[in-house]
Amino acid sequence: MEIVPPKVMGVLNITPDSFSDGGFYFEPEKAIDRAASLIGQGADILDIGGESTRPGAAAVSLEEELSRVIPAIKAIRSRFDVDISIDTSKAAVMTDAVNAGATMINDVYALRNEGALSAAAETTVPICLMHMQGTPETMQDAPQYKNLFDEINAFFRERIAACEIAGIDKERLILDPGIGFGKTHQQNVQLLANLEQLKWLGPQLLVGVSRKSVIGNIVGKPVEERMIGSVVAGILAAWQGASILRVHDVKETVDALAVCNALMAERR
Ligand code: 8Y4
Repeated sequence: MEIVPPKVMGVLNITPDSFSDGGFYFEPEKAIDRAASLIGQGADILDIGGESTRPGAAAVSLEEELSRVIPAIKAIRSRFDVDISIDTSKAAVMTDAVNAGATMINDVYALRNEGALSAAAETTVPICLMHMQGTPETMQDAPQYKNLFDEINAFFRERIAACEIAGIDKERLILDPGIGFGKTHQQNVQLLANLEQLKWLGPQLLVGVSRKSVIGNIVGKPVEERMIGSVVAGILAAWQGASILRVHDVKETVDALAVCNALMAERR
């Protein structure tokens, strides 16, 4: 079997409350600068989002979201040869983003919103289906599972079936356990420690753990001091077979992945 090294997806938020990189990337020029930086650091994919999916974040109108992400996608695509993932749950944003040059769809609602399945089916790009219990407003109030892995696997099975009925080839799908999206701290750790239990369904895995509370809880540090903890968690995910790491700290993750890949290539 050929070894495919995991890819690094750099986060590029285009929201006024873009917390984690301390910036406001409204204008395409700012998005271009941030894109150039992420690409220079070695990002394979840029995850462009115009709607904050943080717990408790306010919703964004379709017009507002489009006005944030579409100019940024066009501007980045015209300058750089990089994969662009559109982080959205809205069907119209998926359609326009792919037409503007996005090469992947990243939907934290896993195509459950109105029209999203058919919008995604109309494209040919890979699609990340993320697991989330509840909605961002309330998901962290009281996450509850009878069996965490059974329920997440059942969710993925249902979404894969819905995609296939909508005409989306299973080969296009990427699955994501949705770290921090309706899970307790312990459940987040259990997921990160047992990724192989999500792999038997077939599709490749994407993991996003960068700077999240699960890291903060373990290292006991605020968001701006979670880089090393995040890199280690990402590398342990890669070691367990994750194919894409969604990260803020691209340069550090790329170096750590190089070490991981070198050891992985000599496994027997
Ligand atoms: C600090 C930094 C605290 C970041 C919280 C956060 C994922 C995702 C997000 C993920 C996929 C976030 C859009 C949440 N997380 N997409 N998006 N997987 N596929 N929170 O894990 O970064 S946003």
